[in-house]
Amino acid sequence: MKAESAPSQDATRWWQAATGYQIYPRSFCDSNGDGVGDIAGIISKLDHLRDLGIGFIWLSPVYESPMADNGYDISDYRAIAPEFGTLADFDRLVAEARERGIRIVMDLVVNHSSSAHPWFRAASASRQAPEHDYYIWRDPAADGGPPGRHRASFGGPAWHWVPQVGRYYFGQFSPEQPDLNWDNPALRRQIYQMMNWWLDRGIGGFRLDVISMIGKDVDAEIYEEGPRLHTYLQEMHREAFAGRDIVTVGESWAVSPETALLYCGRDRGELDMMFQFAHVVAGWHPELGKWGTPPPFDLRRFKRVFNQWQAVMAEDGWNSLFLSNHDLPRQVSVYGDDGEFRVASAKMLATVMHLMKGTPFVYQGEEIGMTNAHFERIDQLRDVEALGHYADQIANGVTPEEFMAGVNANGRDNARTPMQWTDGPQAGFTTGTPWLEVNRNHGTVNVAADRADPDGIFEHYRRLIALRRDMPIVVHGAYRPFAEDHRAVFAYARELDGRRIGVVANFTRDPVEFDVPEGLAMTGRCLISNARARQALSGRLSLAPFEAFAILSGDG
Ligand code: TEU
Ligand code: CA
Repeated sequence: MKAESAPSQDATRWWQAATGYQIYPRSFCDSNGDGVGDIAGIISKLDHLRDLGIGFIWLSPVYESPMADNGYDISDYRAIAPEFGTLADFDRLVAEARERGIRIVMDLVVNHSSSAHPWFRAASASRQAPEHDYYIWRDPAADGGPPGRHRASFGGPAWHWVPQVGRYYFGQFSPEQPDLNWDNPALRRQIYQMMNWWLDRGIGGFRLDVISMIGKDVDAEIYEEGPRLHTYLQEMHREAFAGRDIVTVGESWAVSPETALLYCGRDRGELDMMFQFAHVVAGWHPELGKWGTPPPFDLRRFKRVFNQWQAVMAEDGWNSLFLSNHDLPRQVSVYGDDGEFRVASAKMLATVMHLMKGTPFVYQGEEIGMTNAHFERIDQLRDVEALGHYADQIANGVTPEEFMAGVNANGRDNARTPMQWTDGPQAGFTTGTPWLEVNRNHGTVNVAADRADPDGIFEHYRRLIALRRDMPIVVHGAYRPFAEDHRAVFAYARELDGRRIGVVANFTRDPVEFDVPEGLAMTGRCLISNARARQALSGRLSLAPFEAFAILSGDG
């Protein structure tokens, strides 16, 4: 593949050379001892993020919410939830972050609101309310029952009866999260006005929750990537994003390599990049999905997904690069080793993800190798999704033990245990009782201990983030996979203007003999390694467990 020359610096958008950091505010840092993280707590930890070198924070929702889904159920789009702080606190966060060269990208949920939103209260009180058609209502079926059999993502039916109006409303996720009716131009205008209100406050952009669902057609039973989706995204871009130096990232569990460029192709006038989950779903139980005991990790399938997405975005669009977020189990537990090789495998995963082409996203705690929580009882859980599915799954004959195995493999609470700052009480997250138990391993896995180690995971992430920020080849280099069928090794190159970075990673806890493919052979200087500093990629290499390194050839 011809190595393209780097687009000029001004053609490089700031979010292409930056690394994102996701904060789940409830679990990041509690400043007032109520056991719930808050904005003042985030501000108190901004120096940690400045030291890491990230360019922007993806801030999970902090809007007013009854917290049925920890803020992914918004009841006032222009107010901050009191447990997180005030609008003044938020404006201070934006200003303090900007002083450290960090933008704030807000998570925005516009597929649905909370059932506590004034719009929904009015809509469910009268068919004549102007807000009634901000939501999706249908009359009862001929038998008086719900107009459809669709199941909600968090268990139970998706249609909910409201006697006051004698109709059912649609809630894709839960009864507390009624879907907004995007076919209503008055609703869309409300959303765009609100987006501009936040953008005018100086935020750096939006992460758009389940954005591929806003074009749904419930009568045709099309819930993802519906017929009007891109019409609405292009209107949203025109009405709110165009002309602003911001980043927009859409989340979709449906987007595919075939549809990706429809959302983020340079000339589409829609979004800048997408969060896709093919690598996540590839690791789920074929019948039980995320709730079943996962099959053994298959590196070749994992590589196929990433190599395919790198190829799709080679000339247009832009990839997001992540293995973790607030909905996913901890990556070192899923793809690495959270025991003997926790540190080596955490660094290996970071090396592979951060040197691909796209924008990497670090999830809070990933930079110190935080692990899954290993819950023992259902009453330890707080996640509406797991608790909702528990009832459904037990009714379907799954045993509580089997269900807990699924929760410990893939449950969202794994990612939501409080950030582990120190080995002290409650890991330094709170002086009170945390809303969700702190992981028992915080005595050894914590920011203070890891950052005291010059060879710690944090330092490895800091160096990777600096490589992207400082080296155009990391941002723009053409991606070339190698050894795609190798069961243990992930290998690829990045090429630009005659220079090359070669990346090799052993994804297993065993030593591996790796025969370097002819096309990958090279010598140069070691850019980064979690083991010995290698200067050559050639012949047969003996790789240590989870060994990963990158070599830069050419004039360096
Ligand atoms: O998640 C989309 C979503 O569908 C996931 O919850 C997914 O169903 C699940 O995690 C599969 O493992 C977004 C937000 O990221 C999530 O936190 C919200 O709960 C959800 O939308 C509803 O807003
Ligand atoms: Ca608090």
